[in-house]
Amino acid sequence: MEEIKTKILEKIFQKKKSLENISIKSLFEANPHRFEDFSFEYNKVLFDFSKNIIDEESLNYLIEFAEKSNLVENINDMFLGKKINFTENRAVLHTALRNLSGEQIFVDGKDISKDIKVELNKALNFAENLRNGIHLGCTGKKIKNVVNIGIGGSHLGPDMVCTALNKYSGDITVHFVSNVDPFDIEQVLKIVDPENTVFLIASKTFTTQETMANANKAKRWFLDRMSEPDFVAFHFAALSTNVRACKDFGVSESNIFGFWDWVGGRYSVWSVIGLSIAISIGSANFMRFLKGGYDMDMHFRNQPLNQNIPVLMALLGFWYNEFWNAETYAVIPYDQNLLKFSEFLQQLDMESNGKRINRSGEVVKYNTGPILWGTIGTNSQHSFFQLIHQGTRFIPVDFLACVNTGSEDIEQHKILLSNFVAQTEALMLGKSEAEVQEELKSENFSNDEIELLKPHKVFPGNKPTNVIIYNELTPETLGMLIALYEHKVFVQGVLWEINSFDQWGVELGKILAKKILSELQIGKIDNKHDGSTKGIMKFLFDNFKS
Ligand code: G6Q
Repeated sequence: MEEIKTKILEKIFQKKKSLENISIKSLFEANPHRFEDFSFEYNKVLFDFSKNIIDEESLNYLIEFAEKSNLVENINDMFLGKKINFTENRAVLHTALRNLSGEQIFVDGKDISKDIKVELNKALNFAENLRNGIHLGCTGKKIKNVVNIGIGGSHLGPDMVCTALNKYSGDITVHFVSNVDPFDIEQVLKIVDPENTVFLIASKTFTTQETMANANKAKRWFLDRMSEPDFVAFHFAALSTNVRACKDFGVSESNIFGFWDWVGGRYSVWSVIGLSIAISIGSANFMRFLKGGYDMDMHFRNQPLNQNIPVLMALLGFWYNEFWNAETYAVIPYDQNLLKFSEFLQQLDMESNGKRINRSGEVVKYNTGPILWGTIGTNSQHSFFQLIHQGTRFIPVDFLACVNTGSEDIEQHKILLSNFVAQTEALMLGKSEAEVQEELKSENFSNDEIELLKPHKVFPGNKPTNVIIYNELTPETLGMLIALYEHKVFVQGVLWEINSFDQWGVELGKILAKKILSELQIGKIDNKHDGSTKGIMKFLFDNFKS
């Protein structure tokens, strides 16, 4: 790392030391405008960073570090299509998929904006034709079910978005199959009718073992019931960069929707991989979703670093990860519609920044991507919040909440929101020994009982939280939220000097199982395996039902 950056890190480290014994509560007491100083409203969304262990000086140092990491240049390189995914020699242009400005974007000297438009329009037409009953099943029935078969980046985004925007869905039910566990697809095949079902095979490579196993199973199931192979053309579509393999599978050319190697799997929800979303919520709403992502791109590209929401979130995460030993962070939406949001972010963040080698090919000497976890509130309060409040780990939390859900039961929704507000406050304030003492006394506990209970009832507090509140979970809002986290992850990758856009660990997984599978198929264990692996395989053989 360059000397100048090391010097800034040293300044940040000293600053961290001076903040160790200062509570967030006292920072509020010292500055009556702290909320105004550390919060932003953007497109009617409130981003409140004020409940963090941070002051102006520490934030300025962090921004200085981002500047010296050439963050602005890195942002421009990404948007302009420079091959920043250098280990795969690829540009990173998911932002081009939602670029509604009409701006030309070049990859290898070719303007890609026209191709994007062509594939997008083809996919949206297909979606509308299904929704309007123009594209019918092979026996003339209106399509009622769509099954998206894909895994990882070809599954998590579409599944999360369809769940989140369910209130916009039409009368086609979208099902998702991802796991190679046959139980997953069998559950879906049990409830759909081949005459009114369309399968979307979503796979960038069209070679992924799990997806191809499920796609072939779906095809067999379909042909067993519909007999004529030509009928596959009515009921199967493919979303892929590998057109040849889609054709070999039997998908007709008109049902193949393409994208490009510069769209990473976990960033592909904006591409034709999002076709299931367009079928569910309609093409106009899909465009609104793209617009939300585009708006956040504009903010990210144009705002100065100290007013740039993804940059600030990234810097706070960097601060806790590097200087406060936070190994994990939790994302807790107080919004049932965001049930799958944390799971989606888990891949986005951990696959992107779960790296140990820097851009110069050296092993890094610091922590990179944190462990991201979480689920919706209030459910999380009744499971793992105990550990956040009183455990030994330091866990920053992002809280998300929706003001107007569309539910008519506003009073019950207020119960949800009051829990959300109360948790962020309690995590910051905690409960002191004196308060516990007072409380127990007022409940008539004896002195001995008070002494016994007191330490267990103290909450240290001072747990940092970010708060994001949106008025309504519209397609635009969701698009904006996803793009926000994408850019946060990008910024952190720049600060850590890693490539956030490859995933060799995933590639390894794709290869490893193949050898074991061939041994399981022929019933012969390679003696070169270690004792445990051989023992496990023998146990499987001995217990397989023939
Ligand atoms: C995402 C990863 C990975 C990928 C899946 C599916 O960034 O590369 O999750 O999306 O392995 O790959 P295919 O789309 O090629 O089937």
